[in-house]
Amino acid sequence: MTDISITRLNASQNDFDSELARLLAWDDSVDQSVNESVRHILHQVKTRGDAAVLEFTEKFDRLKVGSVAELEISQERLQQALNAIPEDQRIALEKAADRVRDYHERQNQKSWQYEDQDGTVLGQKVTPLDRAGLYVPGGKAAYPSSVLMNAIPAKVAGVSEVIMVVPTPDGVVNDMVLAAAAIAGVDRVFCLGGAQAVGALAYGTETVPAVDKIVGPGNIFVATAKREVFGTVGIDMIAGPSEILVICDGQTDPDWIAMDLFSQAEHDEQAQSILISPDGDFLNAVEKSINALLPTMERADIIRTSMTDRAALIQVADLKEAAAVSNRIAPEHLELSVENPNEMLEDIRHAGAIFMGRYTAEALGDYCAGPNHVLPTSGTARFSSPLGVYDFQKRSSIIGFTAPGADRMGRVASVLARGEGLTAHARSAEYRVKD
Ligand code: HSO
Ligand code: ZN
Repeated sequence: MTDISITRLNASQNDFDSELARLLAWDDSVDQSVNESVRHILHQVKTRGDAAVLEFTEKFDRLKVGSVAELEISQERLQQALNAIPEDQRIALEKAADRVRDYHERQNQKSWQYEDQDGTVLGQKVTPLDRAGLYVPGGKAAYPSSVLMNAIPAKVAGVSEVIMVVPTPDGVVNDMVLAAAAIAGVDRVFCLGGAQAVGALAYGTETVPAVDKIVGPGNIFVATAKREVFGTVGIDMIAGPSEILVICDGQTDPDWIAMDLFSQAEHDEQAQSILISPDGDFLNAVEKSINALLPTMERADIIRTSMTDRAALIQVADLKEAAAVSNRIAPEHLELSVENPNEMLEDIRHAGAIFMGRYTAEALGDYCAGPNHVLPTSGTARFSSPLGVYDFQKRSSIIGFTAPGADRMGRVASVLARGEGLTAHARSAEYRVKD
């Protein structure tokens, strides 16, 4: 096996800015034909409901049934799956679910109100969404851990009905995914996938109820469909390829760091793994570990491609500079593999999740630490946050004036309304003003 040649950068090199930009760029263009076929599928599902869903499921998943109701998986079948998986898997899923639930319960926001000097009541009422749809990819990308990470925050938020869709090409169902759905308390599951599943959730059909928000990862058809139905329903985010950025002071075992980089590289060919260190010898040592360990990996081909195309080893002057470069990248996952991660934390501004210290492998966060593994990718950590309970709740403002309050504020509103030329607004406020 030939060694991987990994991009090497030094933050002091003249063209570092442009090299960094080149490293971070990835091809997210969507083929015109994908757009067209997604629009066609959505339109058909919107106008013809179940009949269209059945046709597309037969065409794309080679699954022929007489009605969409036959594609629903019963709660009994979910429990069966839970009993069918190996005991260690069931226990691990339950343990992970408990920790994820416990963490997310702390995100729950309460409604609040206060009264100002006039006795005016002002506040914010927090209400869960009525229904959330959870897309779970089929085949190799069907991650039971993602079922937990998407469904548990929804249930903690108080969503009454979580409806999961999962493609089952040729009718093949993944028991661990169903077991995770049972543990997470998913209310209904349909064996549906692709743009037709997104359309069914967004518009509703005779059998599939329309939801208020669709979350969960999917292939290009699913992502395009989610973009297209946004506005009719809410969506979580359009996730890019997985990323990890490790900052290391050079004192961690190079094999550990190499494997941490692999852990995201193995997700897909476009995943990105970056290591930043002030220690050039350490970068060399990690490169050696990478090449020694690669042949031992089951997904060596994916890792090789993703690391050849998108990985980098970046040398910096010190840890301050490492933090500055990391902030420019705004990674999905950031490992601070350093002696004093707390000290570094102050300098970190943009990252989806921050893993503190040498023992905190990112993989623990993917499965069972407790925080969500659905995180902002492709630099969007600059302005967005991990999936959480807040994504399944919305807020209503509460406003309640007394007669004296309406008198005082009515005058203010009247002036502003007349300034905007809106007389009905002005007079509506003035009716409540004492003369
Ligand atoms: N690292 C992925 C999540 C995941 N990892 C699922 C393993 N299973 C999200 O960035
Ligand atoms: Zn992962």
